Amino acid sequence: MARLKEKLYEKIQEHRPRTQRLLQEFGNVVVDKITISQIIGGMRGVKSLVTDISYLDPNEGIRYRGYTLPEVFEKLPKPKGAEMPYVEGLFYLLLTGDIPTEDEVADVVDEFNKRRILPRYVYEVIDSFPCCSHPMSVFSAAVTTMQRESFFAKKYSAGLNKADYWDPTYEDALNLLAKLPEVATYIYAKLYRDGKRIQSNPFLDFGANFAHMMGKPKAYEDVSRMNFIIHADHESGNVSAHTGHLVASSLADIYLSIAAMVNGLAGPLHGLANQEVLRWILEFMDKMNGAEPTDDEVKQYVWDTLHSGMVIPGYGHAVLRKTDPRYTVQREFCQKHMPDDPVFGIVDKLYRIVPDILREQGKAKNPWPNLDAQTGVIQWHYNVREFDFYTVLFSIGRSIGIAANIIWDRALSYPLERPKSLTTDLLEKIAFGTLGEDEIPAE
Ligand code: CMX
Repeated sequence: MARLKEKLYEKIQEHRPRTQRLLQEFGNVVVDKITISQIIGGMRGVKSLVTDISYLDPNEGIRYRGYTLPEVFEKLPKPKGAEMPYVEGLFYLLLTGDIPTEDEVADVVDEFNKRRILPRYVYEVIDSFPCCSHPMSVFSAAVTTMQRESFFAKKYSAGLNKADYWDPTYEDALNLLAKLPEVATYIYAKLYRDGKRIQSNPFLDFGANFAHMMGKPKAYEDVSRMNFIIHADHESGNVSAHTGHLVASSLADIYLSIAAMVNGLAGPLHGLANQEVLRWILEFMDKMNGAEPTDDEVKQYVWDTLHSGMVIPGYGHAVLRKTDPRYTVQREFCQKHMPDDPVFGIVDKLYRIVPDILREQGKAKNPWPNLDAQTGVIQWHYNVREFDFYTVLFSIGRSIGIAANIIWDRALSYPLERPKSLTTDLLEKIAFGTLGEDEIPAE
């Protein structure tokens, strides 16, 4: 058994009694109540999911396994000469809760490399997509296609003990994650580089190999590592994480669950916002005809966007109430590596100007930027200018966190997800206090 898998199994055995005890001894303890505005309003703030992989505090932002992002970047082992840590080390941390040693990371790098080769049919499926397909649709289809490789699906249909569900799920997760850089870069080559693909290099780590297959210089290796790490997880309630968990709760395998997660991420209010940000900024730059905008011109552009009934992409958040630390990590990277980039100049101005305008408008609960406000400008700077592709980058990172979540879902036997819905008629009766005894909704 690989060292990571052994460690994971120890952690699973330690953790199972905690979940069992909560269920058996404290199953009836009330955690939350729910209001009509939460039911109609997308279940905002309803505490009804559990994960130990990450936790999102509205003011502090995300912690992975208890570590803030700056701590994650400081503590995880880094490849020689790199500024950013190994993505494989992050996977180890998310799965086990422990910061890996150099040796433990090397094992995971090796595990991923052994599993990275794509079946031929994946290239053929990607090749068969009509032109102008969005890369997220192609990515999702490529992941779905690989479902035939699922160990979990095979073992389940042959008869699998519930206590062992996590094991083939772990194998599926590693097999899929190891292949995602190759899937994504082939889609990139196919859609934007006349199919001219660069073969993967088995001697490189996840981030470096991705940069290599994108045909990028060494500096892009750290961009990739940073990008995959900050996008990995944001607790369980966001659309992509929740979709992955929900679909997996039906015991659909990792391939089907991650493909569903990818589809959720492809919405403009979620992962697609990173491409929307850049589109919106470039439109502004076009309007300015190359001239640097004054603060007043930026203000006008922001107000014009709001007055035309659109949202300011990259700003606001359903949970966060402060600047997203994932934004800050990327902002600091920009300040260090590309301070004079003209697009970053606009991003920087927007950071000074947008929050006050959103406050003045008085609608958004959080006027501060989220991670999507900074992602695109970095890719743009490093000459990944096809901004439809940015959410694919988000998907690779997010898959790492969702895969870790799904393995633990299986290990702790979390059941099929099935909340109860009501009718408007019933909600009105509850609101007006006219609900008859015999109409109380069943659980
Ligand atoms: N620009 C303009 N209006 C905004 C806004 C923004 N950036 N953010 C929120 N609002 C508006 C909402 O549209 C809503 O308006 P209505 O009352 O007319 O419906 C009102 O403010 C209240 O919304 P909220 O409670 O503050 O925010 P939600 O939890 O409903 O939505 C989010 C959160 C992210 C969808 C929203 O802030 C938004 O649309 N932001 C822009 C898109 C974006 O950046 N998405 C990426 C989020 C990060 C990610 O998941 O990748």
